[in-house]
Amino acid sequence: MPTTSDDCIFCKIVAGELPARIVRQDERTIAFMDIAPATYGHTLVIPRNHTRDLLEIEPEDLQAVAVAAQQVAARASERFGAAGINLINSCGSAAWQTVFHFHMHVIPRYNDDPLRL
Ligand code: DGP
Repeated sequence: MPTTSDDCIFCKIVAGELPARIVRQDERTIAFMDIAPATYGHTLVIPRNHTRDLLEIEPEDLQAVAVAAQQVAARASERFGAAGINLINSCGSAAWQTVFHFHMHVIPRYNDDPLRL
């Protein structure tokens, strides 16, 4: 059973209590489409275990998230024709983290897309 936090929206997605478009899952991670995509195919990869941020995540979960993010990125390249990928993690409110359950953004990039990071 994953560790959870009662007031965490991503824990609710892990538990199936909140709908999400899940695109990949394994024993340690879930990947689902971002509700406010920065570009077409913007996906979040999270550990099933509730972990606040980069400074708290267990190495095993971080490794599993990285491997999952690589696979999500490869699929975005193949299926959506992405020309590039941004992998982004925000750690702490000063770095614009808004959901305090560790997540990696996988943001497909397209030639001449308007996103400026
Ligand atoms: P960050 O600002 O780095 O903490 O990113 C949080 C992301 O989570 C943001 O891009 C929007 C996304 N998000 C917030 N709430 C939900 C939700 O309920 N469902 C989904 N799929 N994404 C969410």
